[in-house]
Amino acid sequence: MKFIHDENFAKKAKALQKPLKHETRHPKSIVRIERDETAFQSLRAVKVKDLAFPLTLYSGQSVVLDFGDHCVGYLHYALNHLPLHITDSPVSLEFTFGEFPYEIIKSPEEYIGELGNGWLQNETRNIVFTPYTGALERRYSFRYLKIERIDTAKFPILVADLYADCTSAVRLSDARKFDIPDATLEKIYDMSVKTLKECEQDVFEDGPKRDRRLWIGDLRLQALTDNVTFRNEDLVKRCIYLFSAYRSDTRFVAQCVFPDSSPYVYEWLFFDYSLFYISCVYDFVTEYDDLSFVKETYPMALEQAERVWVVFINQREELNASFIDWCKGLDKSVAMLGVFIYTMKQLVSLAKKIGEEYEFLEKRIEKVSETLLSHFFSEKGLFVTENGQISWHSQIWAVLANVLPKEKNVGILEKMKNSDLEFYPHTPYMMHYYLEALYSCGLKDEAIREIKSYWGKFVDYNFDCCPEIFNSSDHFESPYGAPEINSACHAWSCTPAYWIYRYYHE
Ligand code: RAM
Repeated sequence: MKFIHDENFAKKAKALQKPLKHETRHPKSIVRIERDETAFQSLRAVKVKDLAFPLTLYSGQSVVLDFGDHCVGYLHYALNHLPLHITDSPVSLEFTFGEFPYEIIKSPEEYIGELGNGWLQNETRNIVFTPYTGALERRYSFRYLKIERIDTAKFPILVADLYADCTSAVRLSDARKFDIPDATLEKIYDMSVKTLKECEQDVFEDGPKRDRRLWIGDLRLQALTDNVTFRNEDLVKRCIYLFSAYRSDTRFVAQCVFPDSSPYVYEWLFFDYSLFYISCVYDFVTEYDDLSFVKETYPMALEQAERVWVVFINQREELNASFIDWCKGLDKSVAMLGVFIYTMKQLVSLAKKIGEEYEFLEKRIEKVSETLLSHFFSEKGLFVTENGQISWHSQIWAVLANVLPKEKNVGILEKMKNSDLEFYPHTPYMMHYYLEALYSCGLKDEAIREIKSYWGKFVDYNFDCCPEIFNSSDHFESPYGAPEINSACHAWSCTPAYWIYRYYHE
Protein backbone atom coordinates (compact mmCIF):
# COMPACT_ATOMS: atom_id res chain seq x y z
CA MET A 1 0.00 0.00 0.00
CA LYS A 2 1.25 3.48 -0.85
CA PHE A 3 1.49 6.21 1.70
CA ILE A 4 3.33 9.47 2.08
CA HIS A 5 6.06 9.26 4.66
CA ASP A 6 7.44 12.54 5.98
CA GLU A 7 10.83 11.73 7.48
CA ASN A 8 11.11 15.13 9.16
CA PHE A 9 7.89 14.69 11.16
CA ALA A 10 8.76 11.07 11.93
CA LYS A 11 12.07 12.20 13.45
CA LYS A 12 10.31 14.81 15.55
CA ALA A 13 7.88 12.18 16.81
CA LYS A 14 10.78 9.86 17.65
CA ALA A 15 12.62 12.59 19.54
CA LEU A 16 9.64 12.97 21.86
CA GLN A 17 9.46 9.27 22.72
CA LYS A 18 10.14 8.63 26.41
CA PRO A 19 10.63 5.52 28.54
CA LEU A 20 7.47 4.20 30.20
CA LYS A 21 6.93 4.10 33.94
CA HIS A 22 6.67 0.68 35.61
CA GLU A 23 4.75 -0.53 38.63
CA THR A 24 4.64 -4.07 40.05
CA ARG A 25 1.16 -5.33 40.92
CA HIS A 26 0.38 -8.65 42.64
CA PRO A 27 -3.03 -10.33 42.52
CA LYS A 28 -5.10 -9.73 45.63
CA SER A 29 -7.48 -12.65 45.87
CA ILE A 30 -8.89 -15.82 44.41
CA VAL A 31 -12.40 -15.35 43.03
CA ARG A 32 -15.24 -17.37 41.57
CA ILE A 33 -17.31 -16.00 38.67
CA GLU A 34 -20.99 -16.31 39.57
CA ARG A 35 -24.25 -15.40 37.87
CA ASP A 36 -25.88 -12.38 39.41
CA GLU A 37 -28.75 -10.66 37.62
CA THR A 38 -27.94 -7.34 39.30
CA ALA A 39 -24.36 -7.27 37.99
CA PHE A 40 -23.07 -6.04 34.61
CA GLN A 41 -23.59 -8.82 32.05
CA SER A 42 -25.17 -10.73 34.98
CA LEU A 43 -21.74 -11.85 36.16
CA ARG A 44 -19.94 -11.11 39.38
CA ALA A 45 -16.47 -12.03 40.64
CA VAL A 46 -17.02 -13.23 44.20
CA LYS A 47 -14.04 -13.43 46.53
CA VAL A 48 -13.19 -16.94 47.69
CA LYS A 49 -10.11 -16.07 49.75
CA ASP A 50 -7.07 -13.82 49.95
CA LEU A 51 -4.24 -14.91 47.77
CA ALA A 52 -1.13 -16.41 49.30
CA PHE A 53 1.72 -18.02 47.37
CA PRO A 54 2.49 -20.76 46.64
CA LEU A 55 -0.63 -21.92 44.85
CA THR A 56 -0.86 -25.64 44.19
CA LEU A 57 -2.26 -26.80 40.85
CA TYR A 58 -2.99 -30.37 39.82
CA SER A 59 -3.80 -31.46 36.30
CA GLY A 60 -7.27 -30.22 35.30
CA GLN A 61 -7.42 -27.62 38.07
CA SER A 62 -7.91 -23.93 37.47
CA VAL A 63 -7.93 -20.77 39.53
CA VAL A 64 -9.20 -17.23 38.85
CA LEU A 65 -7.10 -14.43 40.33
CA ASP A 66 -8.32 -10.90 40.93
CA PHE A 67 -5.74 -8.11 40.79
CA GLY A 68 -8.18 -5.77 42.56
CA ASP A 69 -8.06 -3.12 39.81
CA HIS A 70 -7.46 -2.83 36.07
CA CYS A 71 -3.86 -3.52 34.96
CA VAL A 72 -1.95 -3.02 31.73
CA GLY A 73 1.28 -4.94 31.73
CA TYR A 74 3.38 -8.05 31.40
CA LEU A 75 2.80 -11.19 33.43
CA HIS A 76 5.74 -12.67 35.31
CA TYR A 77 5.51 -15.96 37.12
CA ALA A 78 7.63 -18.54 38.90
CA LEU A 79 6.87 -22.26 39.14
CA ASN A 80 8.29 -24.93 41.36
CA HIS A 81 7.73 -28.57 42.29
CA LEU A 82 7.30 -30.19 45.68
CA PRO A 83 10.48 -31.86 47.02
CA LEU A 84 9.03 -35.35 46.48
CA HIS A 85 7.32 -34.65 43.14
CA ILE A 86 9.86 -33.58 40.56
CA THR A 87 8.56 -32.35 37.20
CA ASP A 88 9.16 -35.40 35.05
CA SER A 89 7.10 -34.22 32.08
CA PRO A 90 6.26 -30.75 30.73
CA VAL A 91 3.57 -28.75 32.49
CA SER A 92 1.03 -26.90 30.30
CA LEU A 93 -0.70 -23.82 31.58
CA GLU A 94 -3.44 -21.86 29.88
CA PHE A 95 -3.66 -18.19 30.83
CA THR A 96 -6.90 -16.27 30.17
CA PHE A 97 -6.97 -12.55 30.88
CA GLY A 98 -10.19 -10.60 31.31
CA GLU A 99 -11.06 -6.98 31.85
CA PHE A 100 -14.59 -8.15 32.65
CA PRO A 101 -15.57 -11.55 34.15
CA TYR A 102 -17.33 -12.40 30.85
CA GLU A 103 -14.00 -12.84 29.05
CA ILE A 104 -12.95 -15.38 31.67
CA ILE A 105 -15.97 -17.62 31.24
CA LYS A 106 -16.54 -17.25 27.49
CA SER A 107 -14.87 -20.02 25.56
CA PRO A 108 -12.58 -18.78 22.74
CA GLU A 109 -13.90 -21.60 20.53
CA GLU A 110 -17.33 -19.93 20.49
CA TYR A 111 -15.95 -16.64 19.14
CA ILE A 112 -17.83 -15.41 16.05
CA GLY A 113 -16.83 -11.72 16.01
CA GLU A 114 -15.79 -9.71 12.96
CA LEU A 115 -12.37 -8.81 14.33
CA GLY A 116 -9.56 -11.36 14.41
CA ASN A 117 -9.76 -13.72 17.40
CA GLY A 118 -6.10 -12.92 18.14
CA TRP A 119 -7.40 -10.03 20.24
CA LEU A 120 -8.85 -12.52 22.72
CA GLN A 121 -6.44 -12.49 25.59
CA ASN A 122 -5.33 -16.07 26.08
CA GLU A 123 -2.15 -17.98 25.72
CA THR A 124 -0.76 -21.45 26.51
CA ARG A 125 2.71 -22.10 27.86
CA ASN A 126 4.57 -25.40 28.19
CA ILE A 127 7.20 -25.47 30.89
CA VAL A 128 9.65 -28.35 30.64
CA PHE A 129 11.72 -28.01 33.83
CA THR A 130 11.15 -26.49 37.24
CA PRO A 131 12.07 -24.36 39.09
CA TYR A 132 11.08 -21.95 36.35
CA THR A 133 10.93 -18.18 36.23
CA GLY A 134 9.60 -16.42 33.15
CA ALA A 135 7.20 -13.92 31.65
CA LEU A 136 4.65 -13.70 28.85
CA GLU A 137 5.92 -11.60 26.00
CA ARG A 138 2.60 -10.01 25.08
CA ARG A 139 1.27 -7.08 27.08
CA TYR A 140 -2.21 -7.74 28.49
CA SER A 141 -5.03 -5.54 29.72
CA PHE A 142 -6.97 -7.13 32.56
CA ARG A 143 -8.20 -7.32 36.08
CA TYR A 144 -8.87 -11.07 36.20
CA LEU A 145 -6.56 -13.91 35.26
CA LYS A 146 -7.57 -17.52 34.98
CA ILE A 147 -4.80 -20.13 35.07
CA GLU A 148 -5.76 -23.62 34.04
CA ARG A 149 -3.45 -26.60 34.16
CA ILE A 150 -4.13 -28.58 30.96
CA ASP A 151 -1.40 -31.26 30.92
CA THR A 152 -2.26 -34.72 32.20
CA ALA A 153 0.70 -35.43 34.48
CA LYS A 154 -0.16 -36.62 37.98
CA PHE A 155 2.27 -34.51 40.03
CA PRO A 156 1.27 -31.13 41.51
CA ILE A 157 2.95 -27.89 40.53
CA LEU A 158 3.44 -24.79 42.67
CA VAL A 159 2.92 -21.25 41.45
CA ALA A 160 5.55 -19.71 43.70
CA ASP A 161 5.04 -16.11 42.58
CA LEU A 162 3.10 -14.17 39.99
CA TYR A 163 2.79 -10.45 39.30
CA ALA A 164 2.15 -7.90 36.57
CA ASP A 165 4.80 -5.43 35.52
CA CYS A 166 2.40 -2.59 34.65
CA THR A 167 3.33 0.19 32.27
CA SER A 168 2.10 3.66 31.46
CA ALA A 169 3.54 6.98 30.33
CA VAL A 170 2.14 8.51 33.53
CA ARG A 171 1.41 7.70 37.16
CA LEU A 172 -2.02 8.26 38.69
CA SER A 173 -0.36 10.51 41.25
CA ASP A 174 0.80 12.79 38.37
CA ALA A 175 -2.81 13.81 37.68
CA ARG A 176 -4.14 17.12 38.92
CA LYS A 177 -6.45 16.74 41.90
CA PHE A 178 -9.06 19.19 43.10
CA ASP A 179 -12.06 19.08 45.41
CA ILE A 180 -15.15 17.60 43.82
CA PRO A 181 -17.99 18.09 46.28
CA ASP A 182 -20.22 15.44 44.66
CA ALA A 183 -19.27 11.82 45.52
CA THR A 184 -20.57 10.29 42.26
CA LEU A 185 -18.82 12.90 40.15
CA GLU A 186 -15.61 12.33 42.08
CA LYS A 187 -15.78 8.60 41.34
CA ILE A 188 -16.49 9.30 37.66
CA TYR A 189 -13.55 11.72 37.58
CA ASP A 190 -11.20 9.15 39.13
CA MET A 191 -12.41 6.41 36.80
CA SER A 192 -11.89 8.67 33.78
CA VAL A 193 -8.37 9.56 34.88
CA LYS A 194 -7.56 5.89 35.46
CA THR A 195 -8.89 5.07 31.98
CA LEU A 196 -6.71 7.72 30.40
CA LYS A 197 -3.65 6.56 32.35
CA GLU A 198 -4.10 2.96 31.22
CA CYS A 199 -4.31 4.09 27.57
CA GLU A 200 -1.41 6.54 27.83
CA GLN A 201 1.51 4.40 26.70
CA ASP A 202 4.15 4.91 24.01
CA VAL A 203 1.34 6.71 22.18
CA PHE A 204 -2.21 7.48 23.24
CA GLU A 205 -3.69 4.04 22.55
CA ASP A 206 -7.43 3.78 21.93
CA GLY A 207 -7.62 0.78 24.24
CA PRO A 208 -4.81 -1.19 25.86
CA LYS A 209 -6.59 -4.47 25.08
CA ARG A 210 -7.61 -3.60 21.50
CA ASP A 211 -6.76 -1.98 19.02
CA ARG A 212 -3.67 -0.78 20.93
CA ARG A 213 -3.01 1.99 18.41
CA LEU A 214 -3.30 5.67 17.90
CA TRP A 215 -6.65 6.68 16.37
CA ILE A 216 -7.11 10.33 15.59
CA GLY A 217 -10.71 10.57 16.82
CA ASP A 218 -9.65 9.06 20.12
CA LEU A 219 -6.48 11.17 20.33
CA ARG A 220 -8.50 14.34 20.17
CA LEU A 221 -10.52 13.42 23.24
CA GLN A 222 -7.54 11.98 25.11
CA ALA A 223 -5.50 15.13 24.54
CA LEU A 224 -8.36 17.35 25.78
CA THR A 225 -8.59 15.29 28.96
CA ASP A 226 -4.83 15.05 29.36
CA ASN A 227 -4.62 18.86 29.22
CA VAL A 228 -6.54 19.11 32.50
CA THR A 229 -5.10 16.01 34.19
CA PHE A 230 -1.59 14.72 33.38
CA ARG A 231 -0.53 17.54 31.06
CA ASN A 232 1.71 15.27 29.05
CA GLU A 233 2.42 17.92 26.44
CA ASP A 234 5.23 15.97 24.75
CA LEU A 235 3.09 12.88 24.21
CA VAL A 236 0.28 14.91 22.63
CA LYS A 237 2.80 16.59 20.35
CA ARG A 238 4.47 13.27 19.52
CA CYS A 239 1.13 11.80 18.47
CA ILE A 240 0.22 14.77 16.26
CA TYR A 241 3.66 14.48 14.66
CA LEU A 242 3.03 10.79 14.03
CA PHE A 243 -0.15 11.63 12.15
CA SER A 244 1.77 14.29 10.25
CA ALA A 245 4.41 11.72 9.33
CA TYR A 246 2.11 9.14 7.76
CA ARG A 247 -0.58 10.09 5.29
CA SER A 248 -2.38 8.04 2.69
CA ASP A 249 -1.41 8.74 -0.92
CA THR A 250 -4.71 10.60 -1.30
CA ARG A 251 -3.20 13.08 1.21
CA PHE A 252 -5.74 12.41 3.92
CA VAL A 253 -4.25 12.07 7.37
CA ALA A 254 -4.17 8.45 8.45
CA GLN A 255 -7.11 7.39 10.60
CA CYS A 256 -4.85 5.43 12.83
CA VAL A 257 -1.14 4.88 13.21
CA PHE A 258 0.50 1.74 14.50
CA PRO A 259 3.26 2.92 16.76
CA ASP A 260 5.55 -0.08 16.49
CA SER A 261 5.23 -1.75 13.14
CA SER A 262 4.64 -0.85 9.50
CA PRO A 263 2.45 -0.47 7.50
CA TYR A 264 1.49 2.61 9.39
CA VAL A 265 -1.76 3.57 7.74
CA TYR A 266 -4.90 1.97 6.38
CA GLU A 267 -6.24 2.57 2.91
CA TRP A 268 -9.78 3.31 3.99
CA LEU A 269 -10.71 6.57 5.55
CA PHE A 270 -13.22 8.39 7.70
CA PHE A 271 -13.60 12.00 6.59
CA ASP A 272 -14.43 13.18 10.10
CA TYR A 273 -11.29 11.57 11.52
CA SER A 274 -9.08 13.29 8.95
CA LEU A 275 -10.67 16.63 9.80
CA PHE A 276 -9.97 16.06 13.48
CA TYR A 277 -6.31 16.60 12.67
CA ILE A 278 -7.34 20.29 12.57
CA SER A 279 -9.00 19.97 15.98
CA CYS A 280 -5.93 18.28 17.47
CA VAL A 281 -3.70 21.15 16.36
CA TYR A 282 -6.31 23.73 17.42
CA ASP A 283 -6.72 22.22 20.91
CA PHE A 284 -2.96 21.90 21.32
CA VAL A 285 -2.26 25.52 20.53
CA THR A 286 -5.21 26.72 22.61
CA GLU A 287 -3.70 24.89 25.56
CA TYR A 288 0.04 25.36 25.05
CA ASP A 289 0.14 28.50 22.89
CA ASP A 290 2.86 27.06 20.63
CA LEU A 291 2.72 29.11 17.43
CA SER A 292 5.72 27.45 15.81
CA PHE A 293 3.82 24.17 16.06
CA VAL A 294 0.87 25.76 14.22
CA LYS A 295 3.23 26.95 11.48
CA GLU A 296 4.64 23.45 11.05
CA THR A 297 1.31 21.66 10.94
CA TYR A 298 -0.95 24.25 9.30
CA PRO A 299 -0.25 23.10 5.71
CA MET A 300 -1.45 19.62 6.56
CA ALA A 301 -4.46 20.92 8.49
CA LEU A 302 -5.43 23.05 5.49
CA GLU A 303 -4.92 20.08 3.18
CA GLN A 304 -7.55 18.09 5.12
CA ALA A 305 -10.11 20.86 4.71
CA GLU A 306 -9.22 21.21 1.02
CA ARG A 307 -9.63 17.49 0.38
CA VAL A 308 -13.02 17.35 2.11
CA TRP A 309 -14.12 20.53 0.31
CA VAL A 310 -13.53 18.80 -3.03
CA VAL A 311 -15.75 15.91 -1.91
CA PHE A 312 -18.41 18.35 -0.67
CA ILE A 313 -18.48 20.13 -4.03
CA ASN A 314 -18.38 17.06 -6.27
CA GLN A 315 -19.90 14.07 -4.46
CA ARG A 316 -21.51 15.25 -1.26
CA GLU A 317 -23.14 11.86 -0.65
CA GLU A 318 -19.67 10.35 -0.22
CA LEU A 319 -19.28 12.24 3.05
CA ASN A 320 -21.23 9.39 4.60
CA ALA A 321 -17.90 7.54 4.64
CA SER A 322 -17.27 8.92 8.09
CA PHE A 323 -17.19 7.43 11.55
CA ILE A 324 -19.41 9.66 13.76
CA ASP A 325 -20.49 6.76 16.04
CA TRP A 326 -21.01 3.01 16.20
CA CYS A 327 -24.72 3.30 15.44
CA LYS A 328 -26.09 0.84 12.90
CA GLY A 329 -28.05 2.35 10.02
CA LEU A 330 -26.98 5.91 10.82
CA ASP A 331 -27.16 8.41 7.94
CA LYS A 332 -24.05 10.50 8.64
CA SER A 333 -24.50 13.15 5.96
CA VAL A 334 -25.86 15.96 8.13
CA ALA A 335 -23.55 15.21 11.06
CA MET A 336 -20.64 15.31 8.65
CA LEU A 337 -21.57 18.80 7.41
CA GLY A 338 -21.57 19.83 11.07
CA VAL A 339 -18.09 18.35 11.58
CA PHE A 340 -16.87 20.14 8.47
CA ILE A 341 -18.13 23.56 9.59
CA TYR A 342 -16.90 23.00 13.16
CA THR A 343 -13.36 22.10 12.06
CA MET A 344 -13.22 24.81 9.36
CA LYS A 345 -13.96 27.40 12.03
CA GLN A 346 -11.03 26.03 14.02
CA LEU A 347 -8.90 26.24 10.87
CA VAL A 348 -9.82 29.92 10.41
CA SER A 349 -8.69 30.59 13.94
CA LEU A 350 -5.36 28.82 13.27
CA ALA A 351 -4.88 30.77 10.04
CA LYS A 352 -5.47 34.07 11.86
CA LYS A 353 -2.91 33.15 14.52
CA ILE A 354 -0.12 32.77 11.98
CA GLY A 355 -1.18 35.42 9.47
CA GLU A 356 -2.40 33.07 6.75
CA GLU A 357 -5.24 33.91 4.38
CA TYR A 358 -8.57 32.89 5.82
CA GLU A 359 -11.25 34.82 3.90
CA PHE A 360 -11.71 32.00 1.37
CA LEU A 361 -12.32 29.57 4.25
CA GLU A 362 -14.97 31.86 5.70
CA LYS A 363 -16.75 31.88 2.33
CA ARG A 364 -16.72 28.09 2.32
CA ILE A 365 -18.12 28.01 5.86
CA GLU A 366 -20.96 30.26 4.66
CA LYS A 367 -21.65 27.97 1.72
CA VAL A 368 -21.72 24.75 3.78
CA SER A 369 -23.80 26.42 6.50
CA GLU A 370 -26.26 27.58 3.89
CA THR A 371 -26.55 24.01 2.55
CA LEU A 372 -27.02 22.64 6.06
CA LEU A 373 -29.82 25.07 6.85
CA SER A 374 -31.63 25.22 3.52
CA HIS A 375 -31.56 21.49 2.74
CA PHE A 376 -31.79 19.86 6.12
CA PHE A 377 -33.39 22.11 8.76
CA SER A 378 -37.05 21.15 8.69
CA GLU A 379 -40.08 23.09 9.86
CA LYS A 380 -40.27 20.56 12.73
CA GLY A 381 -37.31 22.43 14.21
CA LEU A 382 -34.97 19.45 13.77
CA PHE A 383 -32.39 18.46 11.16
CA VAL A 384 -33.58 15.73 8.82
CA THR A 385 -31.37 13.88 6.32
CA GLU A 386 -32.31 13.48 2.65
CA ASN A 387 -33.68 10.00 3.35
CA GLY A 388 -35.84 11.38 6.15
CA GLN A 389 -33.75 10.17 9.08
CA ILE A 390 -33.77 12.23 12.29
CA SER A 391 -30.92 11.27 14.59
CA TRP A 392 -29.29 12.61 17.72
CA HIS A 393 -26.07 12.70 15.72
CA SER A 394 -27.41 15.14 13.12
CA GLN A 395 -28.80 17.48 15.81
CA ILE A 396 -25.66 17.39 17.95
CA TRP A 397 -23.27 18.13 15.10
CA ALA A 398 -25.55 20.80 13.64
CA VAL A 399 -25.60 22.49 17.05
CA LEU A 400 -21.81 22.22 17.27
CA ALA A 401 -21.56 23.84 13.82
CA ASN A 402 -23.20 26.81 15.53
CA VAL A 403 -25.08 28.09 12.50
CA LEU A 404 -28.24 29.12 14.37
CA PRO A 405 -28.86 31.54 17.25
CA LYS A 406 -28.28 30.08 20.70
CA GLU A 407 -31.99 29.86 21.65
CA LYS A 408 -32.67 27.79 18.54
CA ASN A 409 -29.78 25.45 19.36
CA VAL A 410 -31.13 25.02 22.88
CA GLY A 411 -34.55 24.25 21.39
CA ILE A 412 -33.05 21.62 19.07
CA LEU A 413 -31.31 19.82 21.94
CA GLU A 414 -34.47 19.90 24.05
CA LYS A 415 -36.65 18.62 21.23
CA MET A 416 -34.13 15.91 20.40
CA LYS A 417 -34.10 14.69 23.98
CA ASN A 418 -37.87 14.66 24.26
CA SER A 419 -38.50 12.89 20.96
CA ASP A 420 -38.17 9.15 20.98
CA LEU A 421 -35.56 8.96 18.22
CA GLU A 422 -34.39 5.61 16.94
CA PHE A 423 -30.84 6.79 16.27
CA TYR A 424 -29.03 7.89 19.42
CA PRO A 425 -25.40 7.78 20.68
CA HIS A 426 -24.09 4.27 21.17
CA THR A 427 -20.62 5.13 22.41
CA PRO A 428 -19.17 7.34 25.14
CA TYR A 429 -17.30 8.96 22.23
CA MET A 430 -20.52 10.33 20.73
CA MET A 431 -21.76 11.19 24.23
CA HIS A 432 -18.74 13.48 24.53
CA TYR A 433 -19.97 15.54 21.59
CA TYR A 434 -23.45 15.66 23.12
CA LEU A 435 -21.87 17.09 26.28
CA GLU A 436 -19.96 19.60 24.18
CA ALA A 437 -23.18 20.64 22.45
CA LEU A 438 -24.82 21.18 25.85
CA TYR A 439 -21.85 23.19 27.11
CA SER A 440 -21.79 25.28 23.94
CA CYS A 441 -25.41 26.25 24.65
CA GLY A 442 -24.59 27.16 28.24
CA LEU A 443 -26.40 24.05 29.56
CA LYS A 444 -23.61 22.99 31.92
CA ASP A 445 -25.84 21.63 34.65
CA GLU A 446 -27.68 19.53 32.13
CA ALA A 447 -24.32 18.19 30.88
CA ILE A 448 -23.34 17.23 34.40
CA ARG A 449 -26.71 15.49 34.88
CA GLU A 450 -26.05 13.51 31.68
CA ILE A 451 -22.58 12.54 32.92
CA LYS A 452 -24.08 11.31 36.19
CA SER A 453 -26.77 9.38 34.45
CA TYR A 454 -24.56 7.74 31.76
CA TRP A 455 -21.11 7.37 33.38
CA GLY A 456 -22.77 7.05 36.80
CA LYS A 457 -23.91 3.57 35.73
CA PHE A 458 -20.26 2.56 35.39
CA VAL A 459 -19.85 3.56 39.02
CA ASP A 460 -22.99 1.62 39.99
CA TYR A 461 -21.59 -1.49 38.30
CA ASN A 462 -18.22 -0.99 39.96
CA PHE A 463 -16.26 -0.74 36.73
CA ASP A 464 -12.56 0.06 37.14
CA CYS A 465 -12.44 2.03 33.88
CA CYS A 466 -14.78 3.49 31.28
CA PRO A 467 -15.61 1.10 28.42
CA GLU A 468 -15.63 1.43 24.64
CA ILE A 469 -19.35 0.92 24.34
CA PHE A 470 -22.20 0.91 26.83
CA ASN A 471 -25.88 0.29 26.42
CA SER A 472 -27.78 0.00 29.68
CA SER A 473 -30.52 -2.03 28.04
CA ASP A 474 -28.18 -4.44 26.26
CA HIS A 475 -24.97 -5.27 28.12
CA PHE A 476 -23.88 -7.52 25.27
CA GLU A 477 -24.02 -4.93 22.49
CA SER A 478 -20.88 -5.07 20.39
CA PRO A 479 -19.90 -3.20 17.20
CA TYR A 480 -17.95 -6.33 16.27
CA GLY A 481 -20.59 -9.00 16.87
CA ALA A 482 -18.90 -10.36 19.99
CA PRO A 483 -18.96 -8.60 23.38
CA GLU A 484 -15.88 -10.47 24.59
CA ILE A 485 -13.79 -8.48 22.10
CA ASN A 486 -15.15 -5.11 23.32
CA SER A 487 -12.72 -3.02 25.26
CA ALA A 488 -13.53 -2.30 28.93
CA CYS A 489 -10.96 0.45 29.19
CA HIS A 490 -11.28 2.74 26.21
CA ALA A 491 -9.78 6.19 26.01
CA TRP A 492 -12.59 7.89 24.14
CA SER A 493 -14.78 7.48 27.20
CA CYS A 494 -12.47 9.37 29.58
CA THR A 495 -13.73 12.89 28.87
CA PRO A 496 -15.95 13.35 31.94
CA ALA A 497 -12.67 14.31 33.69
CA TYR A 498 -12.40 17.16 31.18
CA TRP A 499 -16.00 18.29 31.63
CA ILE A 500 -15.95 17.96 35.41
CA TYR A 501 -12.72 19.96 35.53
CA ARG A 502 -14.29 22.69 33.42
CA TYR A 503 -17.47 22.63 35.48
CA TYR A 504 -15.61 23.47 38.67
CA HIS A 505 -13.06 25.85 37.15
CA GLU A 506 -14.96 28.13 34.78
C1 RAM B 1 -12.50 1.10 16.84
C2 RAM B 1 -11.82 1.62 18.05
C3 RAM B 1 -11.31 3.04 17.98
C4 RAM B 1 -12.12 3.90 17.07
C5 RAM B 1 -12.37 3.24 15.76
C6 RAM B 1 -13.18 4.05 14.81
O1 RAM B 1 -11.65 0.24 16.18
O2 RAM B 1 -12.73 1.48 19.06
O3 RAM B 1 -11.29 3.57 19.26
O4 RAM B 1 -11.55 5.15 16.89
O5 RAM B 1 -13.05 2.04 15.98
